Amino acid sequence: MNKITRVKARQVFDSRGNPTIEAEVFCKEKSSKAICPSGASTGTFEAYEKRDKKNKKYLGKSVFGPIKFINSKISKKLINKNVHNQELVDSILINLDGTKHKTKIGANAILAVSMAVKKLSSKIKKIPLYKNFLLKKNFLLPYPMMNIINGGAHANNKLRIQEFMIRPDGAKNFSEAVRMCFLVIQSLKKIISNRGMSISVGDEGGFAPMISSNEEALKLIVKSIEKAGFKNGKHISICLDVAANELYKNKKYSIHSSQYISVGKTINKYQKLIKRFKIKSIEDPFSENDWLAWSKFNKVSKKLQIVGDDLYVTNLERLKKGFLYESSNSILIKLNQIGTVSETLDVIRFANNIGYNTVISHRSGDSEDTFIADLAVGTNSNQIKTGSLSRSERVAKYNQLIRIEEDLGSSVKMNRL
Ligand code: 2PG
Ligand code: MG
Repeated sequence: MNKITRVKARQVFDSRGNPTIEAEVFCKEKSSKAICPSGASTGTFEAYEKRDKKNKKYLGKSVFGPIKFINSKISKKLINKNVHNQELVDSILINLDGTKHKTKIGANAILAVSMAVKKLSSKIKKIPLYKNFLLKKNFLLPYPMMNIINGGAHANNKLRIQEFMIRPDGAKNFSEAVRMCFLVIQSLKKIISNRGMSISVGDEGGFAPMISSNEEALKLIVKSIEKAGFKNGKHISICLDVAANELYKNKKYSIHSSQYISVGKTINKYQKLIKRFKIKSIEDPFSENDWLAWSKFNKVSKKLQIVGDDLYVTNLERLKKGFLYESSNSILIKLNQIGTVSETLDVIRFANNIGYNTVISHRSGDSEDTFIADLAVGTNSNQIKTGSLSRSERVAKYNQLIRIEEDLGSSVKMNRL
């Protein structure tokens, strides 16, 4: 019953309409499926996403090559392996690839299989997925960081910062957290539409109005928080993902306007924004190789959550380097940046040990797969960012967390902040 009997993959589509891989793992008649997500503002050091570059029928984006590999070589290697031995399965996948960034098979193929194995293991154990990770008891719910205005590589407006998010710090339970975000989002929608701007949304479900100034976006959000009856910085906090890789050239940054300025000046401007808009968290404030800028910023920022995404790419070696440099106090976790469930759990364990916050994250190209909702609860991660309350691939994760909260019963609490 515990032995894998077959692995099968197929091409499906993600939320941007691009081809992606769904893997299905079987133990006799029982099976589980998982879909790999895909990023737009990717870090250079992420594991490799393999596509059929030469297949013009899908503009070079199809994934039939990696799928063939899963259906032949991977399936053969995993037959008879214990579905509950995730580390063994993942090490077989890693060794089968044999490259540093999983360029041979592709991290998209490897991850889809790795996640499907984890899901099937919990199905066979007859336990919910969230109970099949690191934590065995005392589960807590993560605070959602909802991306309510989209800019950068996720929208076609001129906003320089990629993600403007809200976090309902005052929420006592997860359903209440979602209700608070719902109220702010509805209020923002009204404000944007009353100003004659479009209420259409970007890749992650946040609004993507045709504005270009960070301040203007932040003012809209503060207003929407107040109109919804909350206090900014108390009940609801503003969080940003700058995705500064995209705004970096020759040691200078164009985060605050189209002009490129030094690290020192960029920090000054950040400090003004933080104070004025009571910002509580900033992800990727500097580029992935600018370790010293990160350390400098971390040193002068009191109480600010500084999250490394493209900096760490869910990679243990990079996280260790960041720890030495004191680059940040938090890490974003994306399974497909590293490529297996086991390696992701290693990174989370290390982050927990050094006292970093772990923020579980979706990708801008995502799917109906809700694996990350369970991952957040099962690894004691205190936050999750998975878009706005719009677009089903985003809402699916929040809905899954509502189910998990119900499953855990009324006494379950929110994680710490
Ligand atoms: C990010 C992510 C998710 P992408 O930068 O944090 O929001 O975007 O998946 O495009 O890398
Ligand atoms: Mg990011």
